[in-house]
Amino acid sequence: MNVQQQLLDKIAAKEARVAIIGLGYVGLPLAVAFGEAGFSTTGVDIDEGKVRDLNAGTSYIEDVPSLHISRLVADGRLWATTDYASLDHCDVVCICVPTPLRKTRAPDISYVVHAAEAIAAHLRPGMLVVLESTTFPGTTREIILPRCSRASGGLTVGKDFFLCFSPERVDPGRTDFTTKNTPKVMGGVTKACLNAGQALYEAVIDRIVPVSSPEAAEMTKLLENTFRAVNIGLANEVLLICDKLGLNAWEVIEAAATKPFGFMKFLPGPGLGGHCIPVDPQYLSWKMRTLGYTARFIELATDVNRAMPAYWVRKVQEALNSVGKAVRGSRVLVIGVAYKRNVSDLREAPALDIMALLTDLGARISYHDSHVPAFTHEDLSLSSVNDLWAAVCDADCVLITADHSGYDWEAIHQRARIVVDTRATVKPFTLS
Ligand code: SAJ
Repeated sequence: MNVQQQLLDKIAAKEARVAIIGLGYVGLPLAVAFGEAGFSTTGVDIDEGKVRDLNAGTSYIEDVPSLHISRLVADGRLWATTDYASLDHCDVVCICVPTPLRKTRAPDISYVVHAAEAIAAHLRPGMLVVLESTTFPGTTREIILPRCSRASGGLTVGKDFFLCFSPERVDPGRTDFTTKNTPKVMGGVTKACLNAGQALYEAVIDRIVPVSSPEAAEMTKLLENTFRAVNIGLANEVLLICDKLGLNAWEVIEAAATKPFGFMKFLPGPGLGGHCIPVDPQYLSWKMRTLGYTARFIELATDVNRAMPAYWVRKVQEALNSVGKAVRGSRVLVIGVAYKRNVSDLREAPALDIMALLTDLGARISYHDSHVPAFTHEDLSLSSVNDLWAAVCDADCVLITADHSGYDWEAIHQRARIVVDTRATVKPFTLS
């Protein structure tokens, strides 16, 4: 029996041992999904804290309840390690490591390269490797494949081992769509690769969407997130346009959203946060530049979105000036520093840029965020104020940058001297 059939039989019998490299907001839910589907699952991460927490049945990702982990750990279906040698006992390896940007805003695929080299050192006939990390088209075939082929003493992809790309589609903070019920795109280096990848993921995910190549799957993911970045950029430009026209952008967008077809609502905000939407389109525009093409929509949206923190700082300045106050020396309370509603993640959070700009102008900054008890970012090291209402009443200006659930936004608008609201938490345009 050939190795592909042996792997398919192991998958069908749920005897295939799965390794997930990278136990973050993508890898941890995926590891739990494979464990809950009945597969023996090993999490591999360089962070000893994550490994310790997982083996203790403690979740560090808001969307993954500890109970889901502790049950699997107790059953022996899930455990974690920092040791790549554990791959010697695995049939499948899913790579879920970060793909950030360098300071130069060029892609940093060093985590992917490190994972590929670690896997290659343990690659054996019959193994399936799936890259999930968002990256530029060509990464699977040009970065992962050569390292696997070279280090394995000449194993042939599609015959001796199998290689796919399948992008993650986790939306942090969302509970209606999960790893299991969100359709999963998958592209294999060969048809046999796709068959193996599809057979595995069909055991844990309701719907697999096969495409013709790993490049098609890589590009699909970048299109999804570029679509969001560009449309958020348009929503932010609508805000700038409405500002010039003396109109309320949220009123106009909500009214346009009543169109039952041909329109999709995006809203203005403080800027583009998170480690996906601000980052992933840069992977595509960078790849295009290496091919001598300028992805103009991405570059323009990036310019508009990255200028939003400065726009909102001007709004705070104008609001204070309207009551005869300068920014310098004024008390500004920022409510919601996380990058979006109901998450605790501060990566690329626009509130951080806004607070740094206001600090440079001499404002006395404090913040309240029910999801972020304290943080240190560059020169800023702050803790969330204990008494929200005292801080609201004491502030010369309240600036809302994340509209978390659980806040009484109406009351905040009523009690604050001034409110600059980047999320339109209170609908001033409703005609009573
Ligand atoms: N934002 C706006 N206006 C909008 C929508 C979002 O200003 O109309 C801002 C948010 O406040 C946030 C940023 O854009 O700062 C990104 O928000 P997001 O929800 O689009 O991005 P993520 O990174 O939290 O989650 C996304 C997923 N989001 C949704 O599908 C709604 C999805 O695009 C990806 O599956 C996921 O990132 C990923 O990991 O790629």
